[in-house]
Amino acid sequence: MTEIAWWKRGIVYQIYPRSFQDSNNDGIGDLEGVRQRLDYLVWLGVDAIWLSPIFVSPMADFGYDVADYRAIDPIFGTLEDFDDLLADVHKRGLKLILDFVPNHTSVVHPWFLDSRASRDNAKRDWYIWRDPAPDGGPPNNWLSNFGGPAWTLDGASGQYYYHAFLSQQPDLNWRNLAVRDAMYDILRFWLDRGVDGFRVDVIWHLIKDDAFRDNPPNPAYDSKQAEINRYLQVHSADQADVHDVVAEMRNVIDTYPDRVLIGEIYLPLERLVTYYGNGLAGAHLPFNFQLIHTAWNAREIASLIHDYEIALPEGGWPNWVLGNHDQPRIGARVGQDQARLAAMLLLTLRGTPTLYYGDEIGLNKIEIAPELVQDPWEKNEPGLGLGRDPERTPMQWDSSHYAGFSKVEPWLPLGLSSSSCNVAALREIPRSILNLYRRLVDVRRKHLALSVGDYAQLAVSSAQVLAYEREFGADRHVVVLNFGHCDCEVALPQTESPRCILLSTCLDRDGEPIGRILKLRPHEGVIVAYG
Ligand code: TEU
Ligand code: CA
Repeated sequence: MTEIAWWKRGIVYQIYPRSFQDSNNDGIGDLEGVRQRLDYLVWLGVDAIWLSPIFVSPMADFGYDVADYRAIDPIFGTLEDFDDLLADVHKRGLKLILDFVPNHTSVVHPWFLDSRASRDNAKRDWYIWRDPAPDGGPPNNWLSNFGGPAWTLDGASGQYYYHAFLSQQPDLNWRNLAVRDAMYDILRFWLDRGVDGFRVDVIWHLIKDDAFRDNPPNPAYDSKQAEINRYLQVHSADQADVHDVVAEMRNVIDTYPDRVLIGEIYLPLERLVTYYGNGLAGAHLPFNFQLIHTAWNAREIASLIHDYEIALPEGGWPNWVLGNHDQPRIGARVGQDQARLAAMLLLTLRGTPTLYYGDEIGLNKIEIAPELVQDPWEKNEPGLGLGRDPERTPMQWDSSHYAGFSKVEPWLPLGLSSSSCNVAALREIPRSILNLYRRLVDVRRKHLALSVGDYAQLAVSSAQVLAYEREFGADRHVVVLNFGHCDCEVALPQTESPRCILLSTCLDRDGEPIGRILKLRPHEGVIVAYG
């Protein structure tokens, strides 16, 4: 059997470093904290860690505004701490993926300080500067993803600079080849240190229309949505030329053995899959966020899996995501019963799953009082429910005062239930969601059918049930998921071989023999093993 790449077989676990473990009691998570919790990740059974940005930053967007790509922000530690962490990660057989933020820098990055110093500075063209419109206003109608215009006037030079996000996050000009070289050198800097790959922030944004045409209005916009939706992002992102840049990044990655390139892309399916690149020379894994936006029912999810499988280019490897640091948690979206079903879905689909820290202990809806709001997007567009703080709260490790995250008040509040909803407590409860996640990870590792096997949807009579088969060589499993609130019965395909339950989301049916008819309780999912 040919070797299957780790990023195909494995499970990625996303850590938001501010919120995982605080080792020096300043209320903010750090690299030494992550290092201290590696044994937990080994116990859970994941393969790779993706760390949200840890680089020097004024933290206007909590690290997605980088001021020095080659240094660790003192809040998180030092380069030495990073090297120690990486060594310990590798010692445990895990991989480490960094978050690369190439679309924009911080407004205090030395490149931008130079660029804004004068119109004839050598770095002027490293960013996107345009003259005002004839009326003195912004050069076009492009909006910031965080609300308001995407252009900020620099009084001294009389030109506007473009920022797809905060005004403290000026966009780099990726049409400038010197910018590309500088950024690829940064990739090499971290690859040389031994990192196993990158998740690339807003990769579909890197190239903009070179004529800077206005975006067309979005007929479906209403004022309860984020302002960015006022226009369709036709000219400000997802331009044909971006694929050259992605291929160049991939080239850099490919000069090192066994590294992975993951792209953050919020686009409809048919656009998303273009990021695999011509001849698969693009991203290994263009992040698939479809499960975040699809209505949570069996029919919609069945058709989305089908559509995704069809849309994938030949040889393109699938991947699935339930949540991240920008999205309401799965537990908050679908409730705690369905969150268990979601876990089984994520960990039995074909393709690489990414788990978001805290989902495995069932973190769900956490209200952030107005005076505690941190997220700049919530501050810019308050009251629309856009704030991302609720999914960024500290990991809950034990029942101590600050849940074992810190000894002082954390930067964001804990969930109300931290005395019971924590790793130490849930480990001791045999049927907890945490133990469900661990079992799912374990069976996925043991049965290649569940990770890399073929996927085939099964026709079932109940509209509330999603059923599919996973097959790899002689290894065959059927997954049956009840999205409904009622009991149901499902007829399984005819077979000669005996079958039994490998795992139920209720964790109480291991080894139960199954005849033709499988009975499921409300919200229950099961993996049935054949033979
Ligand atoms: O997110 C990009 C992005 O498009 C999100 O802002 C998304 O639009 C939003 O969360 C709703 O879906 C990336 C990072 O993940 C995010 O944390 C950063 O704020 C942003 O880029 C800017 O770097
Ligand atoms: Ca700290």
